[in-house]
Amino acid sequence: MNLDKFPRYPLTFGPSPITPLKRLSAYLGGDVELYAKREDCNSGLAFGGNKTRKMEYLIPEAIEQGCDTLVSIGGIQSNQTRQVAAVAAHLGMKCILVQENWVDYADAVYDRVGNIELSRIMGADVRLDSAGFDIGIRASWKSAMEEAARDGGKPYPIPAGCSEHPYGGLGFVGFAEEVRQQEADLGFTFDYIVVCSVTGSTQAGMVVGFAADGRARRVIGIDASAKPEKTKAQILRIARHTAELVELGQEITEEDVVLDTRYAHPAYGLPNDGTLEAIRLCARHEGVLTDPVYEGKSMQGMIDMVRNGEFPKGSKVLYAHLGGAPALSAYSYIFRNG
Ligand code: 5PA
Repeated sequence: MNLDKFPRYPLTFGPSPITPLKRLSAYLGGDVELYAKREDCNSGLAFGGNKTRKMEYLIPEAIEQGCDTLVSIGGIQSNQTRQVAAVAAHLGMKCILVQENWVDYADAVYDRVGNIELSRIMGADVRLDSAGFDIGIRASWKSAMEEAARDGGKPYPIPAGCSEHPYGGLGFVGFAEEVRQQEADLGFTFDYIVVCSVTGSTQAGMVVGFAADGRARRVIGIDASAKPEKTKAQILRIARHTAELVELGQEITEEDVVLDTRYAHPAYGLPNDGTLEAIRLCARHEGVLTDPVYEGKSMQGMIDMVRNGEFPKGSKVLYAHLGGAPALSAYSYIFRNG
């Protein structure tokens, strides 16, 4: 496998820390040891997150092509768009963000606070669009690109979650390499890695990275899209493409993509009772915040699997905390009593 041949523009602090979730593990019976790898604090750029790691492999191309405007897309409370706005500001580029109506949720300040507020503060040109949830390439995004070019700018396209970008999977191949180095220091290896999936390139990169030591199927994806067929197909496609890019030297098969569909209900962006319980449990036992759209659902999945005895006794499980807490204030009504 060869990841080093791809240029990387540093946007993160370096390897993200791995921390034990001791009180949560004990609360759940102590048979399984839970740890978290903290992508939620991997950078000083507007709280960072999984997209900041992914963009390290996209930005060299944007710079090389002489682009001056990053154009991206997501829901109103998208973490992706907030991270793109931060990277654009950091590099002195302009930023256009198409923010679609992905979630049927009407907290009074939903389009004012959290991620979208931060993007506006960082100077991004934020454009609300009424289209609903879809992880594919959208017309509104293409027309934002055309408009930027018409205005004499040089736009660089960053699709939803960086996922349809040819280099979108590379960052999380690097994540797996980083985990292996950290495991060498810790003196043990993780039996399972739990990760939230929607647009797919986070899990796809991990599947490729962990395939290198035979652990592709130990990457447990928790679907938060509530459209798992599309998400799973996208993970597989990106993983296969990424495997070729880094010359993995082995096929990624459908069985290598494990995607658990039990926790995404009732819809993308809307928590169920179990999601809220998981958010509160993790917050109250660890002081670690997860959100109702993504990480609360993967936290819910991990907690539920521990409770069901789905991880063998003695397993060490690594929760990939991908960020997302800035969206919490957009759900203030749900948490008005804690
Ligand atoms: C997101 C994505 P993938 O899209 O790579 O599968 O990652 C899912 C995910 N956790 C998990 C957090 C905190 C995320 O932000 N967010 C998107 C966004 O627009 O923010 C791409 C959907």
